Amino acid sequence: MTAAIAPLTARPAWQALKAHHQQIREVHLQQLFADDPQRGERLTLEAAGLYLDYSKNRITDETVKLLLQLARESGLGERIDAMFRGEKINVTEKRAVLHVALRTPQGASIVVDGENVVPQVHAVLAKMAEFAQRIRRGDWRGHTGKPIKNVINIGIGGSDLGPVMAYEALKHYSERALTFRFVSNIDGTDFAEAVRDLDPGETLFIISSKTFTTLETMTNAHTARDWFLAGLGGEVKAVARHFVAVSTNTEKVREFGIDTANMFEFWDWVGGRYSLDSAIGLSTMLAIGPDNFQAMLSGFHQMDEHFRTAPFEANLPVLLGLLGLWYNDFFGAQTVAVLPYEQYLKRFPAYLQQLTMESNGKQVTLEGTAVDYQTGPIYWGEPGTNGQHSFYQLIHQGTRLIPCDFIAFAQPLNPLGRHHDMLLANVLAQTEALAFGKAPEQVQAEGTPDWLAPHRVFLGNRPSNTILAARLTPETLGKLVALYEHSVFTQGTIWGINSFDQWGVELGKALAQRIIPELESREEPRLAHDSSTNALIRRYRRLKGAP
Ligand code: G6Q
Repeated sequence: MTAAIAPLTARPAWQALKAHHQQIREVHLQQLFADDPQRGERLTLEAAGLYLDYSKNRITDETVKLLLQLARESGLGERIDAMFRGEKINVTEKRAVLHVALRTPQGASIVVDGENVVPQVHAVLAKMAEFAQRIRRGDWRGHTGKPIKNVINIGIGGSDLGPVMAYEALKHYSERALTFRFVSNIDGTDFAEAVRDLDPGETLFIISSKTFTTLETMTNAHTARDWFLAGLGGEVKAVARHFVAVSTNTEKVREFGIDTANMFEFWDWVGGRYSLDSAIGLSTMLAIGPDNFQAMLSGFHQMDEHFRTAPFEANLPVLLGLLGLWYNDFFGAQTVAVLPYEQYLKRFPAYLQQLTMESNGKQVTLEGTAVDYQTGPIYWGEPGTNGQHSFYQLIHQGTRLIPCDFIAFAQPLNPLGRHHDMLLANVLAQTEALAFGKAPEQVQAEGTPDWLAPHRVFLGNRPSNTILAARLTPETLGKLVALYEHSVFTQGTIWGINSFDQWGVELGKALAQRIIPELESREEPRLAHDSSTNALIRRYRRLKGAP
């Protein structure tokens, strides 16, 4: 399929963008806005209820035209179709990439290895919903007859970040009688702090692991089991009422001692970082209920359909992906700041970090040749307005170009006096200040002494997107996540990389397995690492008082 596609830097649109960048790189947003009084209304796009204002980007109509041409020359359309058809586009793991099937309505058909997966998806959703209702209504009793009050999700990476983010994002819609905690780190503190005030008889553990072999998760799961059994007098049969699993690995779930009737399944065609809307979202469903979970899936699906069918020039994820690529590959921007002006989205930047950086942090193409251009940028961010009193200084007056995505909602979930208007005034003011800055003449006209004036100048011309929606709801969250998923896909396609594997996490894991016995050994181990690692191991052993 990709046979006819030229290497990225040899594509005509890439060449044209390079030349175009030379012309436009010094042009100021002030100029662009002065030249076109309609720019702020024209360079906007609305899809599935999300409004994107991309006018404060360092682009002209020509830039957009060339970026869209680049998407076409990169075979984006074919690649989107291939994903939705269930082709094994994750070539290094020989897997289909079908998170979109997780939110496909009943009755549709997506075939993987000769089987329609849509009915399987809905069977698991129905099982999750039934379980969620029993817990939420207090019908599911713990071993000692008490209803479940606490739910602890144990998982890491894709089996943690999505659930945590979604729980925090949708807390407003959650059942407040239930307490939710998330344990991921191998650091014992994570588990200890999560359970310190809980009664095991009222606690449900969800062991979320696609493989059910992940070191951190299995270690925490066994620790949870020990803690639970210690609290309930060692009654092993009590485990069945307090431990459920979300996994693709039935064998390992059984081996751990979880009744496979209480296992919620998903499939190898769901990547970890794309799994929050699979059974990995069980904790989310327990928190917000099946109807709200369904609304979230519907939001995802609306954005999927938009991505699949809208022409590129009116396609929100395509445009967002292309704008990111413009700064990454032509302006040399190294990072993107994601700045939600919504307290409930406080974990959204962390979630996006995995989605974007694990997906597109790749150094070779699908064919295995080294890339000669930059791939995935660094994503980071914090909710506004807190960031304004911290790192925004560097975005406004530092020496680096940092494109920003601002995310805001018109209606507050917790209306309190003037708070929301003040919050929104801030997000708008930030995008304005970044784009237009404050000229030396203006600073001087305010009577600033000459010696101080340079410090108070804002050069401006700092680009941003503003994403505005009516209200943060489960449905809106689904749309927002799908928007970024498909924007990552758009970029990965143009870069010609595999956005769906993560071999880069393997080496450190393997080396840790080798070092664990060296740290634990009662004898002084014979070390064969480099001199730095050897010395650190010896010092650690001394400091911890090893024998
Ligand atoms: C995500 C990655 C990774 C994965 C974790 C947990 O895309 O694959 O973050 O989710 O390593 O894996 P398990 O779910 O198998 O425990």
